[in-house]
Amino acid sequence: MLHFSKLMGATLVAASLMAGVASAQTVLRSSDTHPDGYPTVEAVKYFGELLNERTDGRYTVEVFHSAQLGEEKDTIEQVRSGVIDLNRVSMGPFNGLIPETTVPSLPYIFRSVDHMRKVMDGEIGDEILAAFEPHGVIGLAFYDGGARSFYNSKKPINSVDDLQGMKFRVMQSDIFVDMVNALGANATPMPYGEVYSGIETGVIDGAENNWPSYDTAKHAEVAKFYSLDEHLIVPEVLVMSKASWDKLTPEDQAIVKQAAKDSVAKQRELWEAKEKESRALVEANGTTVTTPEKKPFIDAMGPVYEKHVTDPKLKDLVTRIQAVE
Ligand code: GTR
Repeated sequence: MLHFSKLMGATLVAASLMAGVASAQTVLRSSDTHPDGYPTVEAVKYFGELLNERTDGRYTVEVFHSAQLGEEKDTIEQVRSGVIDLNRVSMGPFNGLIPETTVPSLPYIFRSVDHMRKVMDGEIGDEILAAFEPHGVIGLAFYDGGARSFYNSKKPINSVDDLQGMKFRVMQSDIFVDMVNALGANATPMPYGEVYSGIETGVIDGAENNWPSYDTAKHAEVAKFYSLDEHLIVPEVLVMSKASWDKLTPEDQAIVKQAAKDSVAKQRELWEAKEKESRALVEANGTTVTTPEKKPFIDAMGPVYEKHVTDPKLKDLVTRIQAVE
């Protein structure tokens, strides 16, 4: 009898422990437009592992890659309304919503990837992350997105002149539309997932992106001319829904923030390797790379800055970014 009740007790304890563990475990859903294995996808998984370890398994992160939860602009809205907990996106689609995100999205604002990292890792980066919160989003960390250049299905681009009248897809932000127009070409804003068929069917002549996107989205199959003008170095950003954030204790918020920061080095390591791998792959598969002189591209950007940098706060940000050595 004694034995039996002991057994019963142990079973009850085990059952309630299991129930307790199950109910205390929260799965955070994260969106990414890129396929599994892409550096941003892997970095968010790594962030999830850190978070899981540091909360003794109370939180896990599930990454929905390959735009399973939608295109970036739509997922941003879902994050704002609390339907999705986390999102890894470019800064570009935030431009219409958060004025501070327009500055790191300006063409040629950064002299190099190192300059971008120095700025985004420092107090200017923290200031820009803080600007997300009033819009229902918590900025957690910036990832690398390398440099973006134009590519097309028609011809090699050796100068600004070669771009005249060509049609390029851009991310859904006015800055990028004005950037393409300032170069004498025509911009078509459209979601990332429509670019491949846009080029294939001739709706657009090309697009612009970094090596890993050009490669993994298979744009290299339909647009074989890549010109290394490197007009944009737009950081990627990992954000959390403010609705999800507000459910966390201050201690857990600190753990989330730190885990995100700690995933940056991992993302950069993966990124550097992927950039090299993707470039080698597309070149081996017949992409022609040209290297136009950058100065005429930079000189053409005056009107973009004049139009988009009017607010004194943004002007100040531009000046401070340019002053970072
Ligand atoms: C990629 C970026 C994506 C997305 C895409 C695009 O480089 O990582 O987040 O913004 O570009 O052009 O839409």
